[in-house]
Amino acid sequence: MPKKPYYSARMRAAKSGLHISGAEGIFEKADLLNIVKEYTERAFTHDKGRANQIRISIEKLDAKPRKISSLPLCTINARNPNAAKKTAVKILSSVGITERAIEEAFRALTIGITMRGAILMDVEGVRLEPDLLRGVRVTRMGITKKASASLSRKLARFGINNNTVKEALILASKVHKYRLVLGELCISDDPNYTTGYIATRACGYIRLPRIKKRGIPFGGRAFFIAGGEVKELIKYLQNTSVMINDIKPCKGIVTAEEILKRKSRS
Ligand code: WAQ
Ligand code: MG
Repeated sequence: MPKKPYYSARMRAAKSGLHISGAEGIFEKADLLNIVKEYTERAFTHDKGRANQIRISIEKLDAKPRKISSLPLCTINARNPNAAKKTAVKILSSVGITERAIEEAFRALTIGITMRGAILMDVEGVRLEPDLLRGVRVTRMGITKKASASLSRKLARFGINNNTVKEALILASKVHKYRLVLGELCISDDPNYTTGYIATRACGYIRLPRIKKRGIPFGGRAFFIAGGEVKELIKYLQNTSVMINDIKPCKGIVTAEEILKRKSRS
């Protein structure tokens, strides 16, 4: 039986010219109408305000998406943004990212500039993305229905089965398949969403509750890069279609020490 074609769908929403939300995924044709509805509703009900410009684009994918597994997921609790940051430094510096770079990423993500895409940074903290205002937007990533159901079941055990967590895990799983990406820091730009995450290939996707104070309407993403050809990386992030078809373990709360011990054994 020939495989059904896949479509990439993207949404961008703005209010008075300012980016307020975006979304992307890979879907079968039969699901596209629902996705357009869901994306539209999302843009109209966003905590950052009601959009007055929504762009949705749909594109049939020529090539078969590459199948990958998700990153394993866990949570490291922290009392406040400062403690969450300390955890981020501990984990990210364990893969060779300098404290200076991590500090620079936190600064850029909390300074109050909203970028549509992610910052690319080398391990010393030097910015590598060609458009410093826009950043690099990761697109063309999705999850098979079977894997999505399996992920939902696993996340539901911890009461975190929602689109925000699922979409962030899908994005990070695509990003960290790329060898030259060493780590990631993410802080939501949603004023009411105070959980962020860090990710590395070996440690997985680590949720960090209370990484920011409630009410702050900016955040962002930074990918730390080991060097190499940035153009190739950007091509992968934007154009290579990737589908998650296998879900790695999802855990509850762990400590940074457990993560680092496990990492050194593997
Ligand atoms: N590609 C690159 N950067 C992006 C993308 C993308 N597709 N989507 C968002 N960003 C950047 C952009 O600068 C946003 O301002 C910033 O990330 C935050 O995006 O497990 O909701 O969509 O509970 O607000 C983390 C979930 C949620 C943690 C992150 O991000 C958890 C979130 P948001
Ligand atoms: Mg957001």
